[in-house]
Amino acid sequence: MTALGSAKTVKTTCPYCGVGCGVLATPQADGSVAIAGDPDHPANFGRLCSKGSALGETLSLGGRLLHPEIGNRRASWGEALDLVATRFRQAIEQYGPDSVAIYGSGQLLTEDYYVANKLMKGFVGSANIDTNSRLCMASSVAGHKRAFGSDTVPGNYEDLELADLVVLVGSNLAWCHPVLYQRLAAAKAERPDMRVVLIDPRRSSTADIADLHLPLRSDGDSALFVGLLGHLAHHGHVDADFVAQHTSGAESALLLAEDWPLDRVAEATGAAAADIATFYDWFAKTERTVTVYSQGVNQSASGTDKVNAIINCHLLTGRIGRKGMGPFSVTGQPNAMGGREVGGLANMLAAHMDFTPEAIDRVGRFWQAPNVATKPGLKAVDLFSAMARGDIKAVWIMATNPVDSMPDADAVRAALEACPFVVVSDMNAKTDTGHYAHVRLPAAGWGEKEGSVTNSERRISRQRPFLALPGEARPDWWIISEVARRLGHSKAFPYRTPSDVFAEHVALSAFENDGVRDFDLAGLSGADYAAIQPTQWPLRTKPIARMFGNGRFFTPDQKARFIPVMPPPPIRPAPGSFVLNTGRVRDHWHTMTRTGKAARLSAHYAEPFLEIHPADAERLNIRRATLVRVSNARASVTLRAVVTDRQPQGQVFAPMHWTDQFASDGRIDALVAAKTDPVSGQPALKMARVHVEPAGARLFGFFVAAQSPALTSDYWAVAPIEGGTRGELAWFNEPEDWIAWLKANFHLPSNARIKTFSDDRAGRRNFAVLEDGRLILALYTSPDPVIVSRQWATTLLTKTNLSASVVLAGRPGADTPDPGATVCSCFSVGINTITAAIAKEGCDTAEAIGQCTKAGTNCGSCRPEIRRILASAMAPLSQSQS
Ligand SMILES: Nc1nc2c(c(=O)[nH]1)N[C@H]1C(S)=C(S)[C@@H](COP(=O)(O)OP(=O)(O)OC[C@H]3O[C@@H](n4cnc5c(=O)[nH]c(N)nc54)[C@H](O)[C@@H]3O)O[C@H]1N2
Ligand SMILES: Nc1nc2c(c(=O)[nH]1)N[C@H]1C(S)=C(S)[C@@H](COP(=O)(O)OP(=O)(O)OC[C@H]3O[C@@H](n4cnc5c(=O)[nH]c(N)nc54)[C@H](O)[C@@H]3O)O[C@H]1N2
Ligand code: SF4
Ligand SMILES: [Mo]
Repeated sequence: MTALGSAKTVKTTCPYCGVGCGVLATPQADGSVAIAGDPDHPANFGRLCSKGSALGETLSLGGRLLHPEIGNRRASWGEALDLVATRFRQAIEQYGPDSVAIYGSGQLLTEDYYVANKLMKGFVGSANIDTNSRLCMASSVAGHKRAFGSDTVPGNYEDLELADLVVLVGSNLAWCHPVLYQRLAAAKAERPDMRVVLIDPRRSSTADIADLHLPLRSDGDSALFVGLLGHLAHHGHVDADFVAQHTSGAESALLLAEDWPLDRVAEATGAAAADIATFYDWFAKTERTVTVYSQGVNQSASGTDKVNAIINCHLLTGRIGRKGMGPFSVTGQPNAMGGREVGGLANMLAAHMDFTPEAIDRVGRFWQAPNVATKPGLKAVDLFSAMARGDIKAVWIMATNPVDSMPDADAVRAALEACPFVVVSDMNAKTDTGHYAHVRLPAAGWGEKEGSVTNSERRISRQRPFLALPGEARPDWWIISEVARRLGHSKAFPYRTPSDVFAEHVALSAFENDGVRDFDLAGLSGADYAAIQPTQWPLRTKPIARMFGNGRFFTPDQKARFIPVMPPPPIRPAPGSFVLNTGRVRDHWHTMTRTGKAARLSAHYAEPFLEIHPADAERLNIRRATLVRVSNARASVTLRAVVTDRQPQGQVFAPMHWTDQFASDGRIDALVAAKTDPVSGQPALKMARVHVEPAGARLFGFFVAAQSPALTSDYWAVAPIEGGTRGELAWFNEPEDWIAWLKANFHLPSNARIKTFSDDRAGRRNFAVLEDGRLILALYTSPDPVIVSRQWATTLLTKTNLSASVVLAGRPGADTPDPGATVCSCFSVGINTITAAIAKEGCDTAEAIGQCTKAGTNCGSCRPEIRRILASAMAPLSQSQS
């Protein structure tokens, strides 16, 4: 990577989560980039989480796609673009516009997204453009539109700080929106009366801040909130004026709610009646209540109903559009919100307009497009089914990895194999999706491209470049415009800069608007693109921080709508099977194409895992740290067992992150059925049915190697470390010839001398290869999971004057204490260092631990874990005192 111009600090926005933190990026003389939080950005005021702070470590060009490829050969841009345009044109001519499709992403910038949407809906004449936001925000969008008549998030981040009660539903805020979580934690520390309730089947890290945790069954949310609606009505906690003047449909919603008294809610959800009563009481009596919800709500076959069940409670109490209150759907991706603005979902047209005759006419006139799509296109799951049937002749996938992130992921793989022409635009040369592409286009990435993004609180921020475009990589808006021109639409795609695109996007939002559409950027007309400061929409004359404060909604009668919700039965584990819950870990982002490059971020969790309750593990004879096979009729994956009572019985949890690039068998979405919400089309990604059993590994291994290996063991998972790669291995049968196996799997010098240690009684065998005192390979094997300090072993590659005997012994010398598993990734502080600070230095608060070890003093993302370690270390002490 090369810095742009002279090294100076550039104000940009984090490319990860929807909090949308401002970042200061400063290229350094040595080629690295210093990253800091932007103190002036209203999302983070200078804070960054572990992923944001490690951004500088993800910018190397290793693994990047740096020139177009046709098949597996390098091609010129001209050749590749011509081919894409030709194949799309042929398909359109022969089979009609609906035979082609774009599958995009909330990680495209608004400018990229706008151009892609305009090309498909305006000029190809098909609405077959959908996005990974279908897997993410679709239920919230649908719920908003049902209730408000528009896809509007009413509140802002400050409301979380101003609230007296914050209810977190299906949100692991501590790990997934860490800076917003930190703002909440800071507000709570300042006002200890403030309460937080967590509604989540498992005790996630977010439970750390919760005064009450309701571990309900999967999909118990509708029952819980319908019950709450009934409770509020029954006990007179109703804002009757608001309901009468500004809402419709309360009666039918309340009628259904009458059927859900407390005991029925408790029976259905599995949560304790007393805890539910406490929650209802707090909600009823706390005017300033914000309900934050995320994927535990959206990713469900009843996700849209869950959203409306929540919104109904805010409408009944009139708690919306005012300080410190409101329903608040937090967006996942950096530009999930921007994608919704441009109309990136197949069922929206553009600029928050639907497929109504007036809007189709209006958008057609604005774009001067003769051929505007007149009906919604295929939603993601239906799109890939149509592809599998042969109905999609050409597809273009941008900035997303559906082979890993779509439900029924093996069927998605098969659909791509069946598709006659697949184009993938990505930053990386090797992804599980790119593998199936006929044409791979090198996209510019964060730091290289420029544009804008919109965060969860409707705030538009600029992403600005500080690195030169590497190789032949180009920004997505440019690539799409070039194809559009080749399809004969030069006049409509004249853009020379993202600023040209943004100006048109602003103009469309304001076109014939007059306040009838929520999305309006008129105030940005003629703005100096380079200088745009983070700003919220709607922005006609000045930004509106909270929507609906005036009681006016975007429905025909301007009233918000109650939606009657009939709760579905929550999902109970069936005998002999488990409910598979899925989600995220703190330091990885999705399919790991960027965070998987950073050693620091890969230390927190270095392999795919399955969390399972101790009683379930015992019943199935699953021992800690062994491998389990998780399977159903669709597929099977192999994961490390993490036995923990944070998981409820009958349910298991696995992260969504691991792909074929990082593990032998970790693609969790291969197990998930493509069942969708009937209103939003969003798949139920968090409640697959699976069987769990010991994988039956006979031998385990752990290695660190200077070169990345090509592994053939029955199980493997790799992660980057400083100077090389670390990996976990397992075999069902021990390799017959170890030396041959090592040579076949690892890059060893031809004259390598492989040193061996064997303990035949214990069945352990260790191997070391060194060259001039530096480690090339260390491999430890054992019939039980290998007990070697990973923290120690992963530093070996940086050491000089190493001796084979130290490596083979597999333990640090007495003078080097083992820091244990990484907790704080900013300063690489391990759990043993933290417990030692508690036991030996008498640190009894997270702050004291920070002073003593530096853990938790940079981004703060690990503070929930530090407090948890502290609590368990102090527990015996306080018990013995009482
Ligand atoms: N570290 C990190 N942060 C991220 C991302 C990342 O990849 N890594 N991705 C970003 C993106 S795109 C998104 S969408 C967000 C997602 O952010 P979140 O939605 O907060 O994250 P998840 O881990 O997907 O799921 C949240 C919780 O839903 C719970 N859950 C499962 N089923 C149910 C249910 O039926 N009801 C309830 N109430 N809860 C349930 C799970 O146990 C889990 O703890 O994170 C964003 N931030
Ligand atoms: N089981 C289960 N499955 C899930 C979820 C879950 O909770 N559970 N969550 C779902 C959700 S909410 C989401 S958002 C999805 C996320 O899933 P994906 O969107 O599939 O995951 P990413 O790894 O973010 O994929 C982004 C790709 O775009 C590339 N890229 C990055 N920047 C750019 C760019 O500027 N241009 C281009 N062209 N490419 C770029 C990256 O290298 C990467 O390959 O997963 C969904 N799948
Ligand atoms: S919370 Fe972390 S990942 Fe999210 S935008 Fe801020 S720094 Fe980036
Ligand atoms: Mo997402």
